[in-house]
Amino acid sequence: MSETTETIFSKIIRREIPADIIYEDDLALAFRDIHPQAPVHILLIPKKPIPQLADAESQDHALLGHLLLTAKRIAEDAGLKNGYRVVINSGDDGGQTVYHLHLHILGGRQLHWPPG
Ligand code: DGP
Repeated sequence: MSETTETIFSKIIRREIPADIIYEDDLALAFRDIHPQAPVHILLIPKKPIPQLADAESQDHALLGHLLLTAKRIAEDAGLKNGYRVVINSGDDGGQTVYHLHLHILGGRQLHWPPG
């Protein structure tokens, strides 16, 4: 794993800066994105500070599965009956800006493809 660095998301986990938190369990936290790209734009993060998907290891197998199933549950709870998109940006070319692994859950409008 690349060197773990403190990010703004670590501060959100510790409640040191405010966020609109909508879900929490032992392993994960979800909150609304500060710059929403759709009517519903939620970020779901592991509490373990994995910097990016490229740093995930085989020992993270269950955690990654938990995140996907939790994303499904959050989308259901957000009322996204007509569909939604789950996105992970990894690394510079992936457009990642915060180096704490996160899933974007986007919905509430027709999303386009390719994303650009
Ligand atoms: P990415 O580009 O995949 O690394 O996405 C990072 C997202 O994090 C971006 O959509 C904006 C969001 N974000 C950055 N800082 C904050 C913050 O302080 N609070 C919240 N709620 N979202 C943030």
